[in-house]
Order: sequence, then structure tokens, then C-alpha cells
Amino acid sequence: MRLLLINPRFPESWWSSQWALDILPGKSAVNPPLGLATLAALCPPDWQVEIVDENIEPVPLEPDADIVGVCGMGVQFPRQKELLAHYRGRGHYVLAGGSYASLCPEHYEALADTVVAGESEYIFPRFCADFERGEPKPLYHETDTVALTDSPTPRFDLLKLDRYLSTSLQFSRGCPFRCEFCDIIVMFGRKPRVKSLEQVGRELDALRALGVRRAFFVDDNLIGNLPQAKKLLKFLKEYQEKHRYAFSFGTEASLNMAQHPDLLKLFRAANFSWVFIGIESTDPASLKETLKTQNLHEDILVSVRRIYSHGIEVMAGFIIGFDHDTEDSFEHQYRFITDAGIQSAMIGLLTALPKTPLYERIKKEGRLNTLDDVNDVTQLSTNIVPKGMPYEVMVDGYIALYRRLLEDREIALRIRNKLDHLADPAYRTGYRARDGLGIVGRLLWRGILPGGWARIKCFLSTFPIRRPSVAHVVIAEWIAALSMRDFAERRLVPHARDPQPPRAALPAMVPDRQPRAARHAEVERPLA
Ligand code: B12
Ligand code: SF4
Repeated sequence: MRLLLINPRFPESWWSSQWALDILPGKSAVNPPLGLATLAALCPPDWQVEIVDENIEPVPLEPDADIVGVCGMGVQFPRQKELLAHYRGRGHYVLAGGSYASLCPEHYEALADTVVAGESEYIFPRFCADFERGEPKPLYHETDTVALTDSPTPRFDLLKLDRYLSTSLQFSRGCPFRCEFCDIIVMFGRKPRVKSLEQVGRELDALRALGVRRAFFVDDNLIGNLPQAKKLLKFLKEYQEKHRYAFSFGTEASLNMAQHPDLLKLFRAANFSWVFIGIESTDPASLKETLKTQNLHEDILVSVRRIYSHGIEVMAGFIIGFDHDTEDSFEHQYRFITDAGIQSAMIGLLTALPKTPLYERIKKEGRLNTLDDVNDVTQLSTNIVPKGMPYEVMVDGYIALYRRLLEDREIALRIRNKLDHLADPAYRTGYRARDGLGIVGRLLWRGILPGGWARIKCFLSTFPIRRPSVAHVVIAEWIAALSMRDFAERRLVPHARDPQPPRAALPAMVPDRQPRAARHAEVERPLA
């Protein structure tokens, strides 16, 4: 049997990092589709499987395949639909799966021959057996959770890993907390499940054999099960020692990691260089409102600086639009992000994702703007009518906040504020000297010099002449900031925003991603 698995192209979002990818040698996307590599490993051994990621390469319009499987997050749904229709129209058996199909399988009934909803470890092999017998069902729905010890080593060999900024792997699924807006706990539950350390070791061996240096543990919350997380980190420390620190890791974790100095030491020893944390707000009333009580243990600035003091950088998510938020909240967010020196700050408007408790509450309160699903939390629109300020004021404040944070002197100030507290990172960049010089050259040429003297001065003010050990951090920070600025300038421009009357159906705020560069032209080609 021949199976083609496709990851549809994403519309541009905060995460796309397009500008940064153009600066880095040979990279076309941030992370590979780990779900597809996992699915490929669940196929019978005699099946021929190919993975195509439309974010790095064109999709074959007339593939040699019996089945075409297309995955997708909600933001990919429009393209996923196009691809399913295209391949179905050409007589292929089409299969839909992935995040959005897991959350909302009902949207796919008419679009695919079979929908696989939920974790696939148990149900996908059933589909394969049924398909071979000629009796595939229209829906395979995992309504329970799977034991991650039953998850196979993903077929990393089917991914073109050198085209991504870093590679994904996963230790756990699920998170014990209960943030009101979160769809993760709806999909993966509140009891974190973990892989065995042997499984992780096998996955690392496979990645090492493929020459991977930067790896992202895409867990919902790596420390969701604290004792298991400590075991993992100890294991990773030993693995790294044995393999001469082959990897630089990053992950997602909850802020309470800062309250465990022993854990922070282990993170450093295992060579974690960054962590993404949902900070959301520094206002205790908003945190309580959204049930993010794990962020209330101590002053958040103290927590972030403690993490820095272990040489680990913090990327963070922030939300505007909680019921307790007022026009003052923009200033509070600005002040915190600046003092904490968080460059990669993903700020979004509070959005009610389908099936979440927040969605149900807002619907009950009659404050949903639209019944259509809204899936990208970094757009200029949301489906919630805010309580503490008019909708227009919230959107304008949001744009102004991004604008302010992306001024040259603000970028520089955040870098200095971070370096004041960041211990020398334990990691290596993983780039060869020649590539490193190329990156610096392109940053200067395409990013710093075009900003004129004002930006050059700001850039120089961040350069750590007396601390060369963090020079690569400064370079990475400028690349991240200018990439965000490029995104914000193209996507968050006020003149592209339509008025947002409360309760009106929300149109897309800006057109879908424009063709990027010549190398993407073929990828963007409309399907015949
Ligand atoms: C890693 C990750 C990313 C990475 C990499 C994305 C990529 N290329 O895959 C990055 C950081 C780039 C990213 C970005 C975004 N992400 Co993201 N991301 C994740 C994360 C943390 C892990 C995904 C993963 O790899 N899981 C591991 C694999 C093994 O599991 P899986 O994907 O669930 O796949 C299983 C099944 O779904 C199934 N399956 C998967 N594919 C297919 C296909 C077929 C045909 C079949 C049959 C089955 C099947 O089999 C797998 C094994 O059980 C998830 C959270 C989560 N836990 O899912 C969010 C998540 C997928 N992201 C989400 C979002 C919203 C985004 C953004 C839009 C952020 C934003 N601005 O709002 C952007 C969009 C991407 C972009 N480039 O712009 C949402 C999607 C919501 C939804 N239901 O659609 C999630 C669920 C997070 C959340 N809180 O809601 N993301
Ligand atoms: S900590 Fe993160 S993953 Fe856990 S419930 Fe809250 S938002 Fe969801």
C-alpha cells in the first residue's frame, strides 16, 4: 500500500518567523510535522510511506498513492480542505487527521473518506487493517487517551530535517492545570502521560544519527508530572554527557518551574537553552479569572529572572482581553515585558477556542462575536466581546503595544535587561563558524544597516564587548525581534483593519500569506 502524508502550508502567523528563516542558512520552516512522522511509524511495515510538508516543498499534484492523508491545525483548515478535495477529485482515498480533526471531527464528515480523530496510536492501526480488508470506516475516534509507552519512535528519517530550525520530539502529553482558555486539556486531558526513558533514548539516537543538533520537546507542559520530569532531565543530562552535548534543547513548561531550583539546575545540566512559558498576564485578578493559579506563587519577574540565572532564556505568551483587563493593562504588559527582557513575546487577544470552558462561558454570557471557529490567537480579531473596554479600544491598544515593543530602542532595552540577569548559557549554537559569520553578515546587511544610524547605535549598545560568551544571544535576539517586526508591520497594520462592530461576523483581518520568495512560488501554486 502506498500512503502519502501531507502537512498543508500554514497561513503566516507569529510563529512562522519568515524573516528569521531567510537569515538562517538553508532553513524553510520552524518545526517538522511530528504527528505525521508518528503516524508513518504506526503503518504496517510493508506500507510505503512518504511525507510532504508544503511549508518546505511543493505538494505533488498527481501522486502515486493509494491513500492521501492530510493533517492540520485549525489555521491550516482552509488549505487542508483544498488538498482533500483535490486528491479526492483525482480518485485517491483521502484521510483527514491532526489537531483540528481531533478537536472538531464533525467539520470533516463531508470532506474525507475517513476521519481519524484524537490520538492515533490505537485507532490508526485499526484503520490500516480495515483498509487492507477493504472495509474502512468513515470515522475512527479515540475518545480516551493512549499510554505513551505504546507510541512508536517517529519515522524521523521521512522528514527533511535539515530544512527546519529545530526538530520536534515529545516526552509527555497532557497538563495538570486548568486554564479556562486552553484546548490542550480538552484534547489530551489533565493527567500527563509519559514515554519511557528507553523510548526517549531511542528517539535521541535516531535524531543524532540524522545529524540533528537542536531539538524541541513539544510537550504541552514538560513539567506537568514533576517527578517524571526530573527523571527525564537526569536521563538527558547523562545522555548529553555521554554524547558530548550533542543537543541543544528547548521546550514548553509552566511558570512554576521557577519554584524548583533543583529542577532548574537539571534543565541547565541537560543543556536546555530556552523555554516557552504561558505568562498571560501579571494581574492577579486576570490570572485568577482564567484559573491560571500556578502563576500566582510569587512575583513573576522574580520567577523569570531566576530562570535566566540558570542560563535558560524565556519566550512567553501573553493575553489581552481578560474580563478584568482595562485600558491600563497595556501599560502593565509593556512594563513587565520590558523589565523581564522578553524578546519573543507572543501577545494575543483572548480568544475562545472551540470546545474550551471559556467558549462555553462566553457563549452562555452572549458575548460571542461569531459562531465560526477562530483558531489563530495572534490575529487582530477575536470572537469575544470584551468586558473591560470597547472592542476597538482593545484592538488599537494591542497594535500600539506591539508597535511600542518593536521600536529599536525598546528591542535594545529588552536585550540589556535580559543580559543583566542571564547566566552564560550552557549551550552551543550548533552553527559552523562560516555559517555563523554568514548569519551575522545577513543580519547586519538586511536588518541593522537598513534601520540607519539610530538602529546601528541601538545595536551597538547591546553588544557585550566585555562578555563575548553571550554575543550569540544578542545576535539571536535581534534576529527574533526584527522578524517579529517584519511580521507585525505586514500583518498588524491598522489600515488593514476593518471596524469590528460587536456581534458582527468577523472577516479575516488581512489577506492570507502572500507568496514569500521565488523559492516558494511553486508551493503557493493553486491546485489545478
Ligand atoms: C509543536 C507545535 C507547534 C510548532 C510546530 C508545528 C508543526 N509544524 O507541526 C510551532 C511552534 C511552529 C507551532 C505553531 C503554531 N501552533 Co502549534 N502546537 C505544537 C504542539 C505543542 C505540539 C504538536 C505536536 O507535534 N504534537 C506531537 C504529535 C505526535 O501529536 P499530534 O500532532 O497531536 O498528532 C497525533 C494525532 O493528531 C494524529 N495525527 C496527526 N496528524 C495526522 C494526520 C492524519 C492524516 C491522521 C490520520 C492522524 C494524524 O496522530 C498523532 C499521534 O497520535 C501542539 C500542542 C499539542 N499537544 O498538540 C500545538 C498546537 C497544535 N498548535 C496550535 C496553534 C494554534 C499554533 C499556531 C496557530 C499558534 C498561533 N499563532 O495561535 C501556530 C501555527 C503554525 C505556524 N507555523 O504558524 C494549536 C492548534 C489548535 C487546533 N486544534 O487546531 C495546538 C493544539 C496548541 C493549542 N494550545 O491549542 N505549533
Ligand atoms: S498551563 Fe498551558 S497547557 Fe496547561 S492548562 Fe494552562 S494553558 Fe493549558
